[in-house]
Amino acid sequence: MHMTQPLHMSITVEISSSLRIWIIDNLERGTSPAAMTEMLIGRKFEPSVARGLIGSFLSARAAGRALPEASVQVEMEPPRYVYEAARVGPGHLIRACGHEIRVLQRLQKPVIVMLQGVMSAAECAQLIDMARPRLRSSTVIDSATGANVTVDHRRSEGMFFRPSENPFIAELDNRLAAIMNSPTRNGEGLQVLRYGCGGQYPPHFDFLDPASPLGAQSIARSGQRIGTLIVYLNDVIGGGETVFPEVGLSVVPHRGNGLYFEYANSRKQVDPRSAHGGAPVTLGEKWIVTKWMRSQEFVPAAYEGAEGLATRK
Ligand code: PD2
Ligand code: ZN
Repeated sequence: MHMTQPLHMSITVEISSSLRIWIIDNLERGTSPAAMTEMLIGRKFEPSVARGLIGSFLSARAAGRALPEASVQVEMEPPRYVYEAARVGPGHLIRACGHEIRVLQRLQKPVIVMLQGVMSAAECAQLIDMARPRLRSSTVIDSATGANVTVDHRRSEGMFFRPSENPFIAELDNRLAAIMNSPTRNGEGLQVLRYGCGGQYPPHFDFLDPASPLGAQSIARSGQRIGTLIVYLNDVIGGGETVFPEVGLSVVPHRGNGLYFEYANSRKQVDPRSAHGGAPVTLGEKWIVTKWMRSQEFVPAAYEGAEGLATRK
């Protein structure tokens, strides 16, 4: 999904004469705005209404304007994303289908886990060999028209495997789902991407946009995307890091290593801090395989599994 700022909504808050007197009285007695806000929250005011209400009196007073009378416009903050326990297991090792995968680093907000030894060098080479003849110029869905359009066709190419389409792919589907602590049937088909020199993936979200028709239809069939596991299939000579601009994190690709991150919780919220992108490859090429996990069994539509669901800004 393309990057959007969280929606801010402004509402009108009625001010009773007793509330007005209480605010003015406390301001004159030198009560701190933070304490007044807390008192209002204690009286069941929405936190952003309480902050906006007190703020409107403070800013009017500071500017020498008349204090608000009967009502005031207040900006409502969007509800904060609630972080839950990471779906990947705790500890230094993750055991998945007979493989021991080493945990290198973890971040909690957003949940990001760096993994070592998700795939062997031979498996990376085999996957590249299987994907190469099926690569097509990468496309994304234009949010304005709904059409598939080509992104920079010289610099990034991709293909999808059907879930469990052969024993090798089935083994990878099972292993990656086990690492993600989700049923294999909830996983989308593996996508292999190849970036040439200059190739990049602008920052975006992997979760689906419930406000777009295609996103809503896909969520209705298979649930929201809840997490991503990228495995780097080669050592990139220059650039090609996966970056998380909201947290200032940059992950260097190493063959066989995995990058897991999640962005949806049981409250159906999605995490705006999970924005991520692929930095330009400055030397050589970059190959990755991506597993996207759904909250329910993945039921593809005709276009899914063929083109993917990333949406261009
Ligand atoms: O190639 C990457 O590092 C990258 C960056 C952002 C991959 C994806 N997103 C993805 O596969 O979703
Ligand atoms: Zn992505």
